[in-house]
Amino acid sequence: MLGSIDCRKIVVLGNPNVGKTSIIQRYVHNQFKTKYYATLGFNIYTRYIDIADKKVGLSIWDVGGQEAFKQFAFRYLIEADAAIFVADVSRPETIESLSTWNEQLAQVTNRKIPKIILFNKIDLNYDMNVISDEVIKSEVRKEFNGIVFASAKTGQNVIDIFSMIAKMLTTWDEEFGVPSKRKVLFNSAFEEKTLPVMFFSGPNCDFCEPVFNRLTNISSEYPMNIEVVDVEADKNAATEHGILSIPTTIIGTKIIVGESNEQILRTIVSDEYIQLFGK
Ligand SMILES: Nc1nc2c(ncn2[C@@H]2O[C@H](COP(=O)(O)OP(=O)(O)OP(=O)(O)O)[C@@H](O)[C@H]2O)c(=O)[nH]1
Ligand SMILES: [Mg+2]
Repeated sequence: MLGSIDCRKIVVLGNPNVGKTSIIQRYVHNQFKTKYYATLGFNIYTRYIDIADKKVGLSIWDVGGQEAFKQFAFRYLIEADAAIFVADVSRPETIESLSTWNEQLAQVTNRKIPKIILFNKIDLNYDMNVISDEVIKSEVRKEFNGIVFASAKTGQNVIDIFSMIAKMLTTWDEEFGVPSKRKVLFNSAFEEKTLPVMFFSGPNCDFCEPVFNRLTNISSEYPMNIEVVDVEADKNAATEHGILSIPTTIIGTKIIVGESNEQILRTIVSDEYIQLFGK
């Protein structure tokens, strides 16, 4: 079934190792990995959700917490519709830095958006009194619309948090206006599918942003997991994949080096869907 739906961009921010990727992996794939793999750059996941009988597309942006990747990713965070700021209950000091993440996000967003603080790892030991002191002390609490506690490991509250944000977004427009609504085509045949895509980018690259924007447009129609790699910050990734110039886009089994228009990208994505999923 083909139809037009709203697609919303949710950015997930916070220090390294707090569990941003784990929360998203639990939500999108219902899986959990014990080993820590730092996110090098950022990843985008497409998911669809039903809110009050209406389908909404969620484009979830998982940003690497390390400083080197932070600067790189923030250029791409414009037009975020909502933000989840993640802290780790077993390391209360991770709450402090949320103000900095919030300030940096404010520099690239041009309107009021819903913001949630997510305390992750509640399956571990922690002291709620210490956490509450930190929250009360922090100026940042005034800017947030909710605080939630969850565990990517056990899955506790993870689905509810994304549903809550999607619901918040549907009422947000009426209250604050200026929605940057993005209508996209939705094909129910692809609802549960994900195409793996790698996008190699860097700070000094004229064609990177336009190609990336075309790719994200297509990702709301054909769900993808786009891994965006900053080749400056992560030189090994480029070598490992034999990347010689940027932008380079790997869509499923196809490699596209340099600039490409939306038509070429869409055709290749569609071909790879047929190859992978037979639709
Ligand atoms: N016990 C427990 N461990 C968790 C939980 N969530 C994540 N972890 C662990 O914490 C570590 C870091 O998780 P990630 O999701 O990779 O952290 P991240 O915030 O994405 O880190 P960066 O990508 O570097 O910014 C991993 O070893 C996870 O297994 C949780 O809910 N409980
Ligand atoms: Mg990560």
